[in-house]
Amino acid sequence: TWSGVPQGPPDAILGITEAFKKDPSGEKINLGVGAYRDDKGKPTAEQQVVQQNMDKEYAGITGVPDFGSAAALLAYGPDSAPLKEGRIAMTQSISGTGALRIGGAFLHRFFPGAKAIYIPTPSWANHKAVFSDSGLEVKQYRYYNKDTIGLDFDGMVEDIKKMPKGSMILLHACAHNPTGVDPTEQQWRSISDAVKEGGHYPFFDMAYQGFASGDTDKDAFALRHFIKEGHQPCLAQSFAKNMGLYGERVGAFSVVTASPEEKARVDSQVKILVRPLYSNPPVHGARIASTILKDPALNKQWLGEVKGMADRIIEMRALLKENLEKLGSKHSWNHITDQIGMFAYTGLNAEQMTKLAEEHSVYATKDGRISVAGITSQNVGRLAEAIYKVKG
Ligand code: PLP
Ligand code: TYF
Repeated sequence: TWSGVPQGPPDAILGITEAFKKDPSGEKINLGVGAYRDDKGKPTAEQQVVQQNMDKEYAGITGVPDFGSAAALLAYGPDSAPLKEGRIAMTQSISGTGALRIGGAFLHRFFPGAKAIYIPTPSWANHKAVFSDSGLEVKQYRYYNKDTIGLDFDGMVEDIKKMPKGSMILLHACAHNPTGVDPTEQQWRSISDAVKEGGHYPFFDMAYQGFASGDTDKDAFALRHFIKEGHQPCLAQSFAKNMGLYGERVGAFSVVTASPEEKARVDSQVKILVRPLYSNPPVHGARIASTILKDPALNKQWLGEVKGMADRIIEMRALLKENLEKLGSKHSWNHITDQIGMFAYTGLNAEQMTKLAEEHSVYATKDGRISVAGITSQNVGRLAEAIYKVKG
């Protein structure tokens, strides 16, 4: 029956972990997948959830209500007009990926106009598959400038202006994956203007709120600025990274609408999309997340831990750059500290990345991306040496 099924390629990111595991070296370093494990607040919240001895009944189609309202407040902020006016349609999702996928399905079914979505070049490797499997046509806009290892701001704005009127555009809200290159607040203002001018529809992917600056409000700047400017975006949120809830699959998809009446119609259609996909989402992780968001003491502790994670990442970036400079590298490594969030785009090419793995047991993706979360004060010296030997 399945003789016609071709062998598919493995996931380029998750495959790195497999190669890492096979390496017998005692000094090996895994900088592949973006994962940060040093979390302390979560077990307390989880204990609270377990002690409450809640039932395991089904949630509603849109998930745990307390979670949805808390997630919306975190993203949109207490001063958000659409939140205060009750015009944000919200559903719990199977983490960020599920949020993007529900979004893709909703846009495919209801977006008025051409079903094409523009994603940045490069983008998270899964974006293209998520949106094309949702039935959307996926196109790209310029984002990264490989000469400066920074943002191609002019190219980006030019491409936004060239898109057909009323196009859909995916924006990484903060801590762009894989490049770690984010627009400045001033640049976001211009991007918002260009999107508005084109009558385009913004879809924000916020998988790392808090991870960039360490401040969840600051990291929501782009989303909140767009809304102040009158955009009505949709949003995919993930709690995998900022709460260390990777395997619990906690996320949310929301749509800013024009009125409570429009919100009700959108809600009804999101439910109709979710029902035949998975009926309703799992409850445990969402209860943990909502406990963390709603309990004032736990919330404070969590915000402190998020800041700690972001600060540690910023510190590791500085250490890596410093070590490379000490070794006498003739290249500039300013981009390592200019970039932000979980990932650094080193500027190393595929050949150099292969050498890093084969000769130095340093594993990361072939595009030159390294997960800064995997760098420690213990391994940063060896990592810098390896990069120096490969690149000079
Ligand atoms: N969007 C971006 C940009 C990501 O990097 C990720 C990866 O973690 C996700 C979405 C979705 O992740 P998850 O489904 O684990 O929440
Ligand atoms: O880019 C990363 O490393 C994270 C984690 O199929 C991830 O976004 C990677 C690949 C994948 C799912 C999650």
